[in-house]
Amino acid sequence: MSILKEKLAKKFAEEKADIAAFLKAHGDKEVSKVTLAQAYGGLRGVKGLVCDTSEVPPDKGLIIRGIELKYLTEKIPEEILWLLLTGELPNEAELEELQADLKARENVPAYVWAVLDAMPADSHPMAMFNTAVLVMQKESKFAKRYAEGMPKPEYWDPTYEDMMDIIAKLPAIGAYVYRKRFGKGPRIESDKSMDWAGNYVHMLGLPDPNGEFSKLMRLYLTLHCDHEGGNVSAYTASTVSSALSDLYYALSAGLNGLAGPLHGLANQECLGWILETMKKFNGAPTEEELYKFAEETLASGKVVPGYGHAVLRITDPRFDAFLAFGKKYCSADPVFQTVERVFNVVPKVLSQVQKIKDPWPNVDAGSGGLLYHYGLTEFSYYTVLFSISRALGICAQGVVARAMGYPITRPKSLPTAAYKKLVGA
Ligand code: CMX
Repeated sequence: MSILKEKLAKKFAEEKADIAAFLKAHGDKEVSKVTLAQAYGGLRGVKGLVCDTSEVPPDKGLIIRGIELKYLTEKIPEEILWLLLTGELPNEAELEELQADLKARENVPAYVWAVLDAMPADSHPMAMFNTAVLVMQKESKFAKRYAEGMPKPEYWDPTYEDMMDIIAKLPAIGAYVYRKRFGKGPRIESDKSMDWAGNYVHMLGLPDPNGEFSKLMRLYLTLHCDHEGGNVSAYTASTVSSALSDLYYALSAGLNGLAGPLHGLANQECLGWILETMKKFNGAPTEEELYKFAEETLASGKVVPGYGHAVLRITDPRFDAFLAFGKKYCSADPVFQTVERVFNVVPKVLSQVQKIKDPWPNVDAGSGGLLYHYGLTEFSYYTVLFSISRALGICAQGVVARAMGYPITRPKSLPTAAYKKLVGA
């Protein structure tokens, strides 16, 4: 058994006992109230989900297992996966073993390439990526063991195996989607000597003469890894997984939610918005021009992508991390300069609109300009990058949920007439 799996077996047993005792002592205490406005408002702010991998306080942003994101920006995604699962960062030997385990699982079944090849040439990269995850469902070790009658305390074990199998394969799948969809030439074989993110850059086939693009990708794949349990992709995946659908089904479902413009697709829309301003004003626009353009966007009934958040009420620390990277490595790039200028202007514009609760940039506001700088200019692809990273958190949450034996999700809905009766309207 790997060091990680052994650690988890011990940790999960302790945590399960702890939660059982906690619930026995406090199970009947109230943790949240729900108003009618919240019931009709996407359940914003209602506490009723459990997620131990990460939390997002509105005034701090992402905290992974108790560590604020700003202390993790130098870590690589494999370390983050270990942290999400165990609550600790791995030592050198542990990290090496995890990386070797991922390498051993990275071969993608040939039928995945055939399925991607058969998709229409103008398919969205997210449809291709999510299809590839789903079509591998027949490889699920959880599904096989479940069909054989595996007892419930063992559920987490094959879920862990599915997680590792999936995560190991995502960089090759993501890279092929890029090369196939955008006519970049044949598939590039994996380089077994590289780390997970570095190998992904290698398989994408974009030039990276000084290693900066690989640095950006390690940061990118770290920053997007998890964002507690209630966002659309995580919540969808956890609901699907709660029906004991395996991680292939659950992850694919969650990522279909990430493909929405109010969630992960904002990533692509955001750069589109920046480039639109540059086209309109023939180069990097001034702050005055951007102010007007943002006002026009609002007036036309559209959202300014990359700004606002359902939970956050500050500048997203993930945006801060991208901004710091850009200032260090590409401060002269006009697209990056526009990203910076937009940051100076858009919060002022959005603050004027009373209904907007968070005028600050979220993660998507900063990443596109950097990807563009390094030659990844096909912005409909950007949500695939987000997906590869977010798979770490979604899968880790799935393993924890099966280890804790959480039941099938089933909140209660009522028709409007019943709510009217309930509140005496
Ligand atoms: N531009 C214009 N209007 C915005 C806005 C923005 N950036 N952010 C919020 N609003 C509007 C909402 O559309 C909503 O309007 P309606 O009541 O007319 O529908 C109103 O302000 C209130 O919204 P809110 O309570 O402040 O925010 P929500 O929790 O409803 O929505 C979010 C959050 C992210 C969907 C929203 O801020 C938004 O659409 N932002 C732009 C898209 C984006 O960047 N999404 C990525 C988020 C990160 C991620 O999940 O990946």
